[in-house]
Amino acid sequence: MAELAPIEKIKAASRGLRGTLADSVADPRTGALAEDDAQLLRLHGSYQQDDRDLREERRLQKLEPLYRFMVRLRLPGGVCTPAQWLAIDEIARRYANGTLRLTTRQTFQFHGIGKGDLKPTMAALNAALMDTIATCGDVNRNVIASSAPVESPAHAEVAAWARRLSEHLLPKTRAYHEIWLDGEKLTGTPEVEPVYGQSFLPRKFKAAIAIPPANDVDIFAQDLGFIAIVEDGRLAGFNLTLGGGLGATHGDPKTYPRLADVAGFLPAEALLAVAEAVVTVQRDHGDRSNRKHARLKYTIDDRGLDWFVAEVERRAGLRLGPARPFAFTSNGDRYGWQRALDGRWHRTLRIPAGRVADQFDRPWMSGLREIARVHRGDFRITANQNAMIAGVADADREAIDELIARFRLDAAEHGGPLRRDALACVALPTCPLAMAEAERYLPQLLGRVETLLEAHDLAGAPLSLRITGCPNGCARPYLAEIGLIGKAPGRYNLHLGGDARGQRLNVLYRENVDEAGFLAELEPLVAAWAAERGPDERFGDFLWRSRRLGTPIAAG
Ligand code: SRM
Ligand code: SF4
Repeated sequence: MAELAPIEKIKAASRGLRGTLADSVADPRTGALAEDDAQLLRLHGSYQQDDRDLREERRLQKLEPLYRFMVRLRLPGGVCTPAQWLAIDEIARRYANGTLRLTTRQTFQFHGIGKGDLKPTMAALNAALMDTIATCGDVNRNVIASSAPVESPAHAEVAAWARRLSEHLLPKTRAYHEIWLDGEKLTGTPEVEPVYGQSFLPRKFKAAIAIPPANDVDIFAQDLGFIAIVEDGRLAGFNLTLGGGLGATHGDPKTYPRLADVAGFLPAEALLAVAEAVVTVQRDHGDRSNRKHARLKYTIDDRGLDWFVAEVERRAGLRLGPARPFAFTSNGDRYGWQRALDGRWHRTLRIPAGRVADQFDRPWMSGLREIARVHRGDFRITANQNAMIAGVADADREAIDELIARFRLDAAEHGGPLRRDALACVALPTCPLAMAEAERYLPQLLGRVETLLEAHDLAGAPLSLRITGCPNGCARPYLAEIGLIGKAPGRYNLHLGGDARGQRLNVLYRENVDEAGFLAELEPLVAAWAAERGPDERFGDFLWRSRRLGTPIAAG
């Protein structure tokens, strides 16, 4: 048998994710954690990082790297209350770098927290009824769900299922409470983990629920997905999707982005049993020796979808029915006020790259804080890194609009579809895996592509562009019409040909090009799109139809 990956031994020996984490956190001699504890920390929802902008300077000064921690919240379906928003805002200003980062999995990240501030951060979150359990590491991560509030009776049900699924797949260990919240210390054997076992999963695991026609969660990028089937206005059940995942490694063809398969239909009440069965099949059969081959998508490709589904059915004690028809129309967010079935209003604010900060002409952190002080509904973070103000009564809309205008919170909405839909991962300076800029480069990049579009009278044409600093795919760039994937400082792989519904992978078009290089590649294609496109034909669709890309890989 192949040797286990080193992290497997760390997890198994950790006594329910405790390791020596408490001692490591308390050790005043270094800003870092002991190596094994830094790995375990992830399953508690935090990553040890260092500021890469300062790395070289500190090395020359013979100082240890400036260790700081990223902390990621668990927020099923992306929903939080105004009181929680205020608590999050306060934590960001008191313990982190004064900004908030809305992620592609509908939650908040703090960056720049010092080791000594980790415990106060967790305690403050706990006081606001939030936690960070299992948002990172080899477990089921934050469960995401279509963010639109009650647009049909199924929406409220789906939000409830997202919460239930998240709770159901939480680890049972009390280590989190013990280490961060001064809970009672374990004296005997660690808690039994009925779903995970003592070694948890071979790799990260991601679940989502989508409600057609919105595919705002990019369901085909998830290990496990449920597509809500609404018939006669009620939730009839879900189509199950399996084996999506986007991470890849440059130059290693054994790693690849993969769209999930639609495996069949299940009644709503079977959701937890089926989810648990999927997780345990992956737990028992996922690759624990090679982490680059450990995601569910590889288990399915190695053993076959039929085998996998039969094993899930056996464990869940049911047979899936034939998948029911569904149709997605978009994987982006909708802007402007929308009215929900309950008569209340919601409005999505465009937050480029999900960064909420007070910048000189965009005091968004302050603006959202002021909104949270008066808002009586809730907030929803979308899987496209935006913030939605939801559940607004008719009478309250004017006050919210006034605050939006006063703090220029609508400033990014006016930029046209390219600006409104673009996604960028965090990348530098915090992400240790970044090979190139993403979030910080996004404004310049959008300006360049806009100039190109304007030159061909395409300024208002919808176009999805996503950029990441490496091939791990955190902003789901493999699904965009234009995907830029970091290769080296200032250099990217250019991928082309995703669709607007999250159902088609793009393909590598040019490797390792700089800005001038990818703009030069795009120029003739955009010119041809302008000249030859059909009515409302999107760029990605045009590239395939005009045979500029080859054979598409599509889902659904
Ligand atoms: Fe991600 C690792 C940021 C969504 C695929 N991701 C990381 C780390 C933690 C880097 C690390 O391992 O040290 C990044 C932290 C950067 C920082 O400084 O904050 C990071 N990922 C993010 C976020 C914040 C991107 C964003 O700009 O919003 C997203 C946080 C989601 C959340 O709230 O949980 C984020 N990551 C994703 C997604 C999209 C999704 O989940 O829908 C993907 C692609 C889907 C998938 O998982 O296949 C994704 N992240 C990865 C991978 C590649 C996994 C693989 O199978 O190979 C890594 C690296 C790894 O796991 O080894 C990674
Ligand atoms: Fe970091 Fe790569 Fe993810 Fe971007 S895609 S946040 S660079 S791991």
